[in-house]
Amino acid sequence: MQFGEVTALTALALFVTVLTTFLTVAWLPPVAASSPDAAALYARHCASCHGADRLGGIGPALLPGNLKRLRRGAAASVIAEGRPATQMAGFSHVLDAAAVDALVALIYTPLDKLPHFGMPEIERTRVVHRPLDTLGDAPVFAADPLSLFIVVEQGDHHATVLDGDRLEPLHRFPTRFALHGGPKFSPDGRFVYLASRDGWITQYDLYELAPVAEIRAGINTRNLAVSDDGRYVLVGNYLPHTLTLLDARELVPLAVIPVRNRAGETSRVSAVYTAPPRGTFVVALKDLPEVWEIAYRESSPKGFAAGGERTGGGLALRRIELPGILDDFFFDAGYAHLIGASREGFGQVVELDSGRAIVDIDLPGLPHLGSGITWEVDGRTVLATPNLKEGVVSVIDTATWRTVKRIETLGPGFFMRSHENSRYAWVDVFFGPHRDAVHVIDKASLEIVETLRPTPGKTAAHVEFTRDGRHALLSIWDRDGAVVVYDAATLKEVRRFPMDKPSGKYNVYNKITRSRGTSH
Ligand code: DHE
Repeated sequence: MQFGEVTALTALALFVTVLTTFLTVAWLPPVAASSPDAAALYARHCASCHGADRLGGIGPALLPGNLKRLRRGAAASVIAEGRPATQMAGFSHVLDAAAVDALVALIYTPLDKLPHFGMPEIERTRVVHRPLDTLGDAPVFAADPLSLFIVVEQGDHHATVLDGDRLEPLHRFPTRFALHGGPKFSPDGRFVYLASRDGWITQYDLYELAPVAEIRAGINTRNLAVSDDGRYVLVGNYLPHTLTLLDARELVPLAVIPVRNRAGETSRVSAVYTAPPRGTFVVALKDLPEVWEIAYRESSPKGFAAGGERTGGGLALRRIELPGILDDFFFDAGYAHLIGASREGFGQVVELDSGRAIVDIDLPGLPHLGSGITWEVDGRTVLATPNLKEGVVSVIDTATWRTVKRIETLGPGFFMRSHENSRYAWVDVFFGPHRDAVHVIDKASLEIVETLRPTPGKTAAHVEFTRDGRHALLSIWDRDGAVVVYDAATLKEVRRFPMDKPSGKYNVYNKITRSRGTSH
């Protein structure tokens, strides 16, 4: 079946479900204002789309972890008024304020016990839209496929494919609800893999501009990583406490890997990353003082014990046991070291070969290391990272691990970017009264040389450079938003495209060549 037919059938099924829900609610007696029974209300109005168990269905999962980005007040107005441009209808004509509040309280209540979501449940969700052997060899458009960008639009859950040479959108497609984390690419850049907070993984073909396959790999997912040989996708989950290993070709599930220490205590996964020179996945654990390394090549790198532990799927597993829990990672250019942020408010450098924490570094607040970048200054390589709690960018010498400079900014920032061909690094001011500002830092002097306000009053965030580094693309993070293109040398606006709450944007070439100015 073609994707178009699937979409048509899905649309028909959704229409029938919404119509049935509407007819059902239209016939129901209005709910009494006194002591609403939340479970009964949920079963009557929500279960058909969001699942009787709240784990999601055609609508997203309604669990506290999955709803973290939605404030309770906003959840109440979605229940009452619906969500524009989605299948979520408003229920204010049948639910009074007390009933809405009861439902809000219910969906923000954790489940009594962790649901089981193993191989059979995951396998059942898999959809193949276009088998790989039916795909053509060449792109269906004239643009250079390595110059493309994927722009995630959070507003109506779409993504735009943008030609980075001509600087114009090529195609727009619907995504799963609430994508998060960086999309990751196959080594040749042809396929992009997208993860949603609800655990849906999509393999999308950038040549035919169509999805290949989808699977739900978790209930509350953090992100995914793709092995640099293009064989595996590893998905890290908060719920359940697992990693899901997929074959990167059409997302066939290979193994569900329980995340637990030797004593049997389980942990959420903060994030998964690929360390190409080592041929490993590196896994950050949220609740245990361990970092995991999982080898996907035949010969494991240093640090793996011969005949050691294996995960489901037969990959070698190494546990790096640490003094404390590390959130959020960064790797140095050669993947010899991992830099993590400790809960105690400092950074820690872990040497991957020996598995030892070798030095603590000065990284107070909540550094957003996942967004860190490196560059050369005066013959040394520095790492720069924004901070989610303080208005500061820390610049650290990666030879001595000493702080070279703390650059004061107008507020805490989320994302930082540069490019090998640019003299500047860009950092946003994501939080606070100056969230419409973006700082441009001179990489040699480490001074802010310009502060741009592309749309006063609206959050400006997340920059990504074109393949040649000549242009920087920035998001106006708003339902009535835009992607703004700057000349990366003159810092003048070149053009802007209206978009629906654009968040991250990802250039194929910069990602597959692991440009030092962007996240990996
Ligand atoms: Fe993210 C990436 C964690 C909140 C947008 N975010 C990441 C990554 C991690 C992470 C570990 C790296 C994954 C990768 O490279 O694949 N994010 C977290 C959190 O722990 C946090 C603070 C709380 C949470 O609810 O998860 C969080 N993140 C947010 C947001 O509120 C943002 C701004 C909006 C949203 O989508 O929810 C947000 N995070 C992003 C984006 C990326 C990301 C756009 C990809 C950045 C990139 O360029 O690679």
